[in-house]
Amino acid sequence: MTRAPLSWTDLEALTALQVDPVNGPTNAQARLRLFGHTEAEVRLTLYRDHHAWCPYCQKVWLWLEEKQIPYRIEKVTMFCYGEKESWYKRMVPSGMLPAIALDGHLITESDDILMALEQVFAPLGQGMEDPTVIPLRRLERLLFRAWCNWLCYPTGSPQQEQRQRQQFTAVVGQVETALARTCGSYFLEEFSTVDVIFTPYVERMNASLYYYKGYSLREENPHLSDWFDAMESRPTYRGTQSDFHTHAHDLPPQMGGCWENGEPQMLLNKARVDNGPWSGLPDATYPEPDNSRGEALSRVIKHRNNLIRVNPADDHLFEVALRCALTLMITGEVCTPPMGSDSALRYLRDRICVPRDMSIYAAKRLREALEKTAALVGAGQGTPIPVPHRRDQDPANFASPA
Ligand SMILES: N[C@@H](CCC(=O)N[C@@H](CS)C(=O)NCC(=O)O)C(=O)O
Repeated sequence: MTRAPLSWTDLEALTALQVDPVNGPTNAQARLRLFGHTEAEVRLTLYRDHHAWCPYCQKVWLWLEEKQIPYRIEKVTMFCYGEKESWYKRMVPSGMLPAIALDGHLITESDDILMALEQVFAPLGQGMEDPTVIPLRRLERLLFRAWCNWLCYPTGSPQQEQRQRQQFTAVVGQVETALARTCGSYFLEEFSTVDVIFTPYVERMNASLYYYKGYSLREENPHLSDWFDAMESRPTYRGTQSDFHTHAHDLPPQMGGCWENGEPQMLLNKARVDNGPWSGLPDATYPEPDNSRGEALSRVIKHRNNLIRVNPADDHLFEVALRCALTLMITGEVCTPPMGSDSALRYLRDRICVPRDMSIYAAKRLREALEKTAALVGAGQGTPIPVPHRRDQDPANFASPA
């Protein structure tokens, strides 16, 4: 016997989540961040991607959140997700992100942005051009190139695959040495701009190498492991942090392809990131917040009409199935969804984007409920996630939450 799903009204009554996107913790949904200041004090607009995914935007975003500089956010579509907004192309003809307008002056290029921000608001720890920072910035770029060489080019033979892996792990060795030089877990004695600079790509390396190469950066390197833990102790980082599933599927169109090595560990990792269980993956290891299910529920409720409209399944079928999954997630009670709704539920399971839609643990809970509910009626998968582009996620289809 399974129960009938809760109605939307019942589900709404279960969301007591009170969040303040403007003055509360770092989040991907805010259009304005004040940190207790008044709107009149805002001197800055950050132009960044709708998906809260662009690594160079994350760098500037994290810096602003750490410094608690009041700012506005304007979201722009990335090329592989949809049509770039014409107002943005008039402002930045290349369409590249991020950009900031600071006291009316437009600045592009994330490093130039950070240097301009340092001039006005003072550095975050040591500055971008400090002699202790420059070699670490170079090391970050070296690591980035070694990662691209391994991940983004097909390897002709297992020997070549081994060589690329060794070249990458040799640079990781240099990063481990750099981290070992200080007593704490960060690159310098205190948290600084250097940690901000390493964050976006180290997070993407952790995800992509786990999924495409069976290599767990965070688990195999003790100093990086401590560094990740230290980063996750910061609410600023948690608010910008993405997960393995999102990165594994957002990287290929942006990077021009990611190449699987087909090794047994890689195949296991890929299956787990795609089909669960998601709990315990080394994309987040801090304790799960109490409100993760409530967060997932309130985010789905807010966008439910769009989610139902863009799902390839019949609206009524998916609407009922979605309530079954949400009922399971929030009450623990099993609701059997309509026959034939398995692929529709998995379509959504595969398209939860972190942190754009919700935070890591909320996404894990929602994916788990969608998968468990789908499995009650079948093994049907959703339309595959496209690889050359992500127009299935075109922000134009989600522009106005119902
Ligand atoms: N060197 C630039 C790189 C910025 C960059 O590559 N941005 C990408 C996104 S990660 C972009 O805007 N691409 C255009 C698009 O995808 O629409 C910086 O540091 O800001």
